[in-house]
Amino acid sequence: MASSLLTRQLAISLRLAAPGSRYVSKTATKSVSEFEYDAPSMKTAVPGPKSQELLRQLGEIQNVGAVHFFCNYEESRGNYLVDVDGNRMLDVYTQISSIPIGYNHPALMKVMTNPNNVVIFLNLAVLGIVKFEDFLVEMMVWIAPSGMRRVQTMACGSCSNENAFKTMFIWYRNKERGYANPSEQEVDTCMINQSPGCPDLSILSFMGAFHGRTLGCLATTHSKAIHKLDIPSFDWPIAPFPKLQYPLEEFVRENAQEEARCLEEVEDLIVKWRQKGKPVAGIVIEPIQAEGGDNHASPDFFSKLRNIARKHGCAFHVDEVQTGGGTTGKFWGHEHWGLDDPADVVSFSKKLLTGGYYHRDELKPDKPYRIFNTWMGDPSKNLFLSEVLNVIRRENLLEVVTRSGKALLQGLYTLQTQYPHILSRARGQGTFCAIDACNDATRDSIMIKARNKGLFMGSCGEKTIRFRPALVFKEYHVHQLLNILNDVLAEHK
Ligand code: PSZ
Repeated sequence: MASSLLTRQLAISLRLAAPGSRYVSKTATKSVSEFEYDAPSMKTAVPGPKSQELLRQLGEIQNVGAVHFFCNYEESRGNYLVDVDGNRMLDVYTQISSIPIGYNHPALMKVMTNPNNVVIFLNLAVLGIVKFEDFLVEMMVWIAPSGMRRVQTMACGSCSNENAFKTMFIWYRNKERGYANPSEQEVDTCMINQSPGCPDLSILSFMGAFHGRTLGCLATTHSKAIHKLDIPSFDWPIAPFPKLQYPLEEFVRENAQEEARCLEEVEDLIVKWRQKGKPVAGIVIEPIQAEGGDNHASPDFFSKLRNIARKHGCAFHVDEVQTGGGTTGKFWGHEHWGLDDPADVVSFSKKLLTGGYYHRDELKPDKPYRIFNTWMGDPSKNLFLSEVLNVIRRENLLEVVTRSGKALLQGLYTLQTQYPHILSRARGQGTFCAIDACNDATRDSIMIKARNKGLFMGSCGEKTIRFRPALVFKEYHVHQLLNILNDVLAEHK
């Protein structure tokens, strides 16, 4: 039974990839608004009977507790995700925010079916040793964060952060030993996981943060216990992240005090950990804490934090895995801070399709093979990314996001005014928006009811609904979203 399921999944992906298929010839020259559907269309509750049967089959070989439904990617278009029961949903979760320009975008389909690109898909290269062409030049010129000229690609967000942390540690130790060669003792002790070769350095992170689930990253992730339970970790400092009160304009003084309190705590922790013999080599932070509940802080907070990092000689790592790629209306979330010198390291993944991190020249590892693994990314993802960047420019998608984001946030404000007993704390930047329900059960029930009406949303934190649409999410999609949400809330008992 399980094998029939796997065959079916494979069949779907093969049909998608077939060059010159019915789908490609029909749509390859159209823009996303021309080729996608008009509206959601529902045939069953979700998961429908076909999804339920597939879930049962898959359940025999995998834990399916987190699987919502099965997708029909062949029929999905733009902002609409179609499931195996033929339900077409407006998708504002987009595979946890990782579909940059909608499903089956014609421009990416062209890249996929261009015979000249076949070798890139066929020959997954060891990018640390042999290179394909320089898609990286594109990445450097247009999207490099301010002050950063160097980039390293990696396979996923956790892998990017993990290597960014290592880069910061290497930089910190080189500074400490005055860029001299390591001692014999350091070389010997590193082989048995002992100091000084494996020094007691730390990374400071924030309560509520999510930076990934690999062992190093997990020590800086503090969003949910389920991520961390039973896994050994590092004793690294954790600062409070500001808990802002909404609406912001009514709590200016309180919020400024709250941010000052958190910054004070950061400095205290840096000093304490130095005294403990575990100096802070780097500070890592998300421009908006995403998994932790869409928690925002002001540009002033980030600017002061950046200064604290500099003052204490810590690298400043901005994790843009979820905020990067245009979703906030600027390419990087940190651009909203308005700083010339915003960070030392900026990591990315999700909407950029490849993972990786940018860093300042000073953080360049001193020898080859210090930051290395088999693939170090995937050339086909770089190829897709360069086309995604073309589409973002050609279709002015940062402006689209800004316009749609304003309409979305405005709509959420209206809904929370209409339903104050259910909704509060509407917030967002670009289309990276969120709203809180009164409790987690209500949040979950709203999400299921909305899904059955054709709106697929995400959750985060304890009781938050989050919106992570693709960059091709237009104002009429916003209206569809708000209408469905309004219907659900009107029916809510
Ligand atoms: O449950 C999970 O593992 C999830 S749900 C959402 C994510 C992970 N996001 C990934 C993520 C992120 O949002 C930030 C800010 N930093 C790092 C990561 C890790 O990226 P991946 O999942 O690609 O390893």
